[in-house]
Amino acid sequence: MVFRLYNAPQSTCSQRVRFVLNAKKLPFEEVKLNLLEGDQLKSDYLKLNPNGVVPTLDHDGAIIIDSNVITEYLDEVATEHGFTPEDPVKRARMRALMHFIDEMPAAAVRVPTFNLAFLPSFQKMGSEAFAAMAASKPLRREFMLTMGQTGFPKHEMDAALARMRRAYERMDAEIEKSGGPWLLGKQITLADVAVMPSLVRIHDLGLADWQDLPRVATWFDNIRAHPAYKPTFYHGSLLSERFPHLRENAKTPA
Ligand SMILES: N[C@@H](CCC(=O)N[C@@H](CS)C(=O)NCC(=O)O)C(=O)O
Repeated sequence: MVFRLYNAPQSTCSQRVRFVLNAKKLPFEEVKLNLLEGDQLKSDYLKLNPNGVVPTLDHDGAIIIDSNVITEYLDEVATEHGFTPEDPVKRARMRALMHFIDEMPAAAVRVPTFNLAFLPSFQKMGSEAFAAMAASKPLRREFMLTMGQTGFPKHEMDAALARMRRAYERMDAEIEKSGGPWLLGKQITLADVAVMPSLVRIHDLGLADWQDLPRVATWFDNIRAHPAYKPTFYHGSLLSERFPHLRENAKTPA
């Protein structure tokens, strides 16, 4: 089996897929796209992924897109080190959580990410070039136009951080219900993998506020101690490694 992963080091969606590939010890060729330079919007790449986003998996010529779909696919074709519960009810719960994660933390984390890390690059562009770049994005056009070159206003940042907070509270409740240490109990599942990069990102931005939720704090320590974590977050995967100005803003210690 030959796996080629089109992705970006700092992309949270890519990190989900790298984590599963690494956990399963599946060798893969990594094609790194520069998202700020628009590699994801080039016509050859759009033929693979018409959404113009990473990641995309090429498995022996079969093209699979969307990170949660890719991690489920990988768990089906390489069953060792499984991330999916046997019990159909637990499976359904895992998938419901993955949907919740995509709607809540994975979406909300984009607001502080773009405002704090990427905005300075967009502010260097002329207004016409920025508008053209935004218009060329199949999935994120409106998001880019709402952010504009002045950034999301404070009320949007506050709302995004409130959504993140509700996600930690939901995680806390799930861990309590399942008995932990993972969201669905003793076995790490794709739901844990799905939410992991959003928490890593918010921590990297210095905005983590789950200190009063010890179950979530322990979950975070556990996932960072997982053997797949280090090879997934190789140097350059954290925004603070690429954008040193973030370190100065960080409120929480790294
Ligand atoms: N639902 C998609 C979302 C993918 C996505 O938003 N990817 C981001 C990086 S995490 C991206 O490629 N952004 C490029 C852009 O905004 O132009 C997935 O999970 O794969």
